[in-house]
Amino acid sequence: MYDLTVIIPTYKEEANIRNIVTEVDAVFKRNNLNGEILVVDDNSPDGTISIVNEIKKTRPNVNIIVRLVDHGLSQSVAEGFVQASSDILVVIDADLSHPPALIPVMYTEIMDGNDIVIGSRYMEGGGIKKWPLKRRVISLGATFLGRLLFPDVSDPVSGFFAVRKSVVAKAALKPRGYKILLEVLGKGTWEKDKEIPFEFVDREIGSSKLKLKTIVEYAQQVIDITLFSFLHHESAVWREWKRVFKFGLVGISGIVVNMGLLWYLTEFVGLYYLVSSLFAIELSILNNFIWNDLWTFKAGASHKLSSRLHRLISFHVVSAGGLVINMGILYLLTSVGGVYYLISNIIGILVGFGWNFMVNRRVTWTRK
Ligand SMILES: Nc1nc2c(ncn2[C@@H]2O[C@H](COP(=O)(O)OP(=O)(O)OP(=O)(O)O)[C@@H](O)[C@H]2O)c(=O)[nH]1
Ligand SMILES: [Mg+2]
Repeated sequence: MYDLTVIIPTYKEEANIRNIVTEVDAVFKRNNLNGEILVVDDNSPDGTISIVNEIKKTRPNVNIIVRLVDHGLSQSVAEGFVQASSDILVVIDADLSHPPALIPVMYTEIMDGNDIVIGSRYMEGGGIKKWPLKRRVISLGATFLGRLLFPDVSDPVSGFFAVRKSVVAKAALKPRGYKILLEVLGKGTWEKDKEIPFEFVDREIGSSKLKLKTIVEYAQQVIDITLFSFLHHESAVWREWKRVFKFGLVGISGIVVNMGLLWYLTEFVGLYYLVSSLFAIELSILNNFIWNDLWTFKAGASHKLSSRLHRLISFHVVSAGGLVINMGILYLLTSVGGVYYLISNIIGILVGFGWNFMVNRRVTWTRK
């Protein structure tokens, strides 16, 4: 039994395969790891398969699966998950875009209790070298969509990651396209993840396989994972929906506080209604903050007074932004667009809510 299995999906990588295999194997040796290398090839018409077969003769820990049907990167990785003969799986590209030196770090993080360890290009310390603007824009778009599902993950579409086998063993993966990590995050069974930064280096040799179809498949995958989460309440995406739902309930409670105070202060305390409204708004923001801090985001919130204060200020600033968005939309739709003002307001509230949730989720109650 091996300590870990490094899965290398390949298609026409004859120029790279020897380098990546020997480099990964050298990393194993340097770190005293008993590692398996599993190349999953889609029946490449070039020399990839014969080179691996030749390497196998001197390195018994190297294996290859040659797939004849259902070609695709994600499908290949998923097949690697099944065929791997260890409990810790690492996925790495063949074209030396990902640094094999990080494999032992990922391994250690999994041994320390993380279920998924992601090599991130988009966190501090990470980066991308030599990418044309078009690739950067596409990748950022894909990353943004992925972060809607997994707000804590900076690089949910990375091709370089490690995962405990139990995460994917029972997962109903529907792998297609390029983004197998998103599928694992969406359908795997996991609690703890960790990201480590790395610098992505664009391939020097061989050809890229990114096509328009890739983008369409990706959008389908995001929808599929969203639908999956509605039926599987143990999934990570559902955990996020629960937060959205709680945040919404808290928002409704804030409206009740706001209306009640506005009425009470105006009718019984005798304040001018706009003055009452100031108190009502501030107290409803405080109400919302307390519930969100103790209930909606309880897991991510530190109990230190200073960080609670920090979150309170942040929540105020974000809420003020939400108010401006709400009123801006109300004004634009009604005064410029001629929409009935109550309809405009509903749209304004929804957009403001989206802003409040997403920004507070990432800024006020951020994990990092
Ligand atoms: N088995 C299999 N592997 C694939 C397939 N497509 C790509 N790969 C491999 O998956 C890894 C990532 O593919 P790349 O073509 O490098 O994708 P990329 O990094 O997004 O784009 P470039 O580096 O610019 O080419 C490489 O190791 C490829 O050989 C496929 O259809 N089947
Ligand atoms: Mg590549």
